[in-house]
Amino acid sequence: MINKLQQLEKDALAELAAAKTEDQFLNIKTKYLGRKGLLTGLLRNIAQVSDEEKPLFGKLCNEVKNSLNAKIDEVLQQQASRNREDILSREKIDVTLPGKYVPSGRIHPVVQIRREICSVFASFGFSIVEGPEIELDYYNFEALNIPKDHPARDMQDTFYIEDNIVLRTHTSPVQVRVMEKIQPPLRILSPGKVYRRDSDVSHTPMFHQIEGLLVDKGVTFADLKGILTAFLKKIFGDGTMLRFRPSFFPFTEPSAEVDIHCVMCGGNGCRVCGQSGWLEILGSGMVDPEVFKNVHYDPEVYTGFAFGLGLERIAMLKYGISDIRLFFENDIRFLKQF
Ligand code: 2NL
Repeated sequence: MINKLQQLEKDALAELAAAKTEDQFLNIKTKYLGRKGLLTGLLRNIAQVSDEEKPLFGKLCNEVKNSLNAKIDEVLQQQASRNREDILSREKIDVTLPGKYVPSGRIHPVVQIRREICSVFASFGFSIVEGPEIELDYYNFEALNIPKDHPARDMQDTFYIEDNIVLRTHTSPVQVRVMEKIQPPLRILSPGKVYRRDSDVSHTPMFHQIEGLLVDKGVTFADLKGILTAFLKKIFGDGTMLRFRPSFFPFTEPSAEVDIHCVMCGGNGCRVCGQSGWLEILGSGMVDPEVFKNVHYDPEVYTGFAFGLGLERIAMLKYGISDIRLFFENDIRFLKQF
């Protein structure tokens, strides 16, 4: 019986040495050490062993069982780590390979300019306000002291939806609505889309405007000059030269247009500035007392200034773009450049 046991151990070790896969190892374990395995079979026949040899035989059986068990566990372990290395070498990633190209969008140049201007005025304490693009005639014209026979109300310029309803031609009506609701002091900025019946290289039926309004006791033309100068120097650079020219708007008195030294030629005269050396950037003025009366502000107590500018126009000057329609064609080759 002891010989049989020794032979069994030899056979098992030989089979293990020849085995390659995890399945084969497990089968060997079952074949020799399982509940119906060969070693268990030998133990079951312990009756055939003489009484003197029984303790030794039992001891040897246990030793064979333990050493076989340990050996099988060891080869299983080795097999598992070989598998892991196999997987690691097969699945290794070359981190030096170039990455996949992920196309990214850009912020539209008009939106870039809008954000820049809004953040400058926010830093001056202005609140950003928005309002309807479809407006009552009253808010778009009447409240702003634009009389019925004014050329700006002409069918040529304004999109009418109904007799008294228009697509707003500027964002001033937003500010009128704020003044109706809120008492001064007031510092607001209203960006948005506006609409005019006009179409050529420098006009589109829809474009973007920003208007600003500041109302308080004791506001003067000096405040208008100070704020607008600080604003334009932040946008166009500290060294920018400015000039204020007298102008006219129905809703401001006095009114002024503000020019900057041409960004293209530095004031020497070129195609962009029409040889004048100056570019018209915005319109402004002291709010007309008639407008204050319409929103029930007392013009004897309050004064204020307002201004307006077209975003496409600023973007065209800043980037030297000669056709406004490029902003709305969404040609990727154009938009990519900003
Ligand atoms: C321009 C000129 C301007 C205003 C807009 C305004 C608004 C209120 C009262 C008085 Cl509620 N004025 N806005 C004033 C002066 C000029 O815009 O050239 N825009 C493109």
